Amino acid sequence: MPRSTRAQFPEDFRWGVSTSALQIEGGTDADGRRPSVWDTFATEPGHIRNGDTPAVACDHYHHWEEDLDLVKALGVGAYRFSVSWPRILPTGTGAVNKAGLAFYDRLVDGLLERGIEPWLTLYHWDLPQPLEDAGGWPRRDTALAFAGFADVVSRRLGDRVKRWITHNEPWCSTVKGYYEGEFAPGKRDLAAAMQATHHVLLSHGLALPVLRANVADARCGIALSLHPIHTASGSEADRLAAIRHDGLRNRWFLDPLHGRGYPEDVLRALGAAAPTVSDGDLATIAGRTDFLGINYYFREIVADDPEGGPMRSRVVEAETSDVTGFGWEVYPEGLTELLLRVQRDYRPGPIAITENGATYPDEIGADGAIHDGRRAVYIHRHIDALRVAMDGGVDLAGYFVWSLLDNFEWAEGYSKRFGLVHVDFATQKRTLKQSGRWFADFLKG
Ligand code: PNW
Repeated sequence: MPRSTRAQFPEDFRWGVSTSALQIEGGTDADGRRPSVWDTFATEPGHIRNGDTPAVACDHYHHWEEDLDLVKALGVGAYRFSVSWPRILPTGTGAVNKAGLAFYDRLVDGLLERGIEPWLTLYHWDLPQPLEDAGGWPRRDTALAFAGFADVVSRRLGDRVKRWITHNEPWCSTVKGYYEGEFAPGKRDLAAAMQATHHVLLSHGLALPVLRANVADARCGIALSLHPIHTASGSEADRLAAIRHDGLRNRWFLDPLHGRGYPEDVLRALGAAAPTVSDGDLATIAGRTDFLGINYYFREIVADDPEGGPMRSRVVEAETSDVTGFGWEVYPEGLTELLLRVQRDYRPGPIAITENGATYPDEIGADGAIHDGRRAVYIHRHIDALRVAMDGGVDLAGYFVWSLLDNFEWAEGYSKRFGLVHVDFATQKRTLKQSGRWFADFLKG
């Protein structure tokens, strides 16, 4: 049984909830916004479950005040959201869409009025379509365009927003988007995907000095989705596969961000698909940050598989029935393990858990009530895991639940709900779930 209480965490520990622009805003052609790669991807048949699109989502673009009231009602001190690049710069570069930028201006003021600290993510996967048409993340210019976008946003909001996250989960926007094809833009080209990872990391490094120049007392970081990697058996083959798998999944991003360049073993495995890296890029990527964001959902259990992609590995299912509606194993001890490992191997400074949460099927009973006690237990067990990591010496700065609202869950459309707040997508009615009430009570102490 979970047992941690808020009182066991430091006073200045940040408790929060997370969202992202494309997943909640809707209003995709309101006030001059133009399509992102996800808008395009969703209109092509077969990409999104049930043919869902992000066109309306939670219509947060028009319901933001009500949504900020919900954040306030939860009693959290921080709200992590992302800004939509194609709302602010409809073609990716050049002319600023004043109305788009003004939306975030109001949102930030609304947060501050409610005493909630904004944590702003610049990029949560919604690349302006014109930049994709020009070559997307495999093209170096996209990294330069990102630095320009960071400049526009930080000039306008930097007087009030102090917490900046450059990228959310580079793995998903690059490997899932350009190699596995499950996410926008739906390509299947390993070399392009690896070049994309390099340009995303480069763009992070290019944005850091821009943010520091525009924002007094900026605290900058990046949010990685990391997984503890376990081996499927005691065999030597599986053990080596797990090391390779960890190389692409975790070390590929952690190593260059911490000044070590790309891991040699992964570079060798990639061969001709390894990215082109220009002089000075690695130093740019290793620029100083103020915290590391980690999104944690599950561990991966890995077996050797000669057919299993560049790392010749395959993820096998855990032998447990304790899984979420995604089939993701509930494994809170993995969060402790991951934090201790990152602390030991990288000494990154303060870490914030920028996402953690769950989707469960059949939350809505025949009576219309929302029974999601399982989500509350999931969250509480992961908070317990944080406590253990802190006792082990990890410097933790905060914890953000994914997500405030049920929303557009990427390739799964509206079929997977992660919210502490239920959204009826037909009426846009919001209802606090049992888990939301539990979180508010936990925070009250
Ligand atoms: C994260 N995986 O995505 C994203 O940051 C959120 O936007 C998303 O809604 C949330 O987690 C829930 O899915 C992930 O396959 C997507 O390992 C895929 C994976 C992990 C996280």
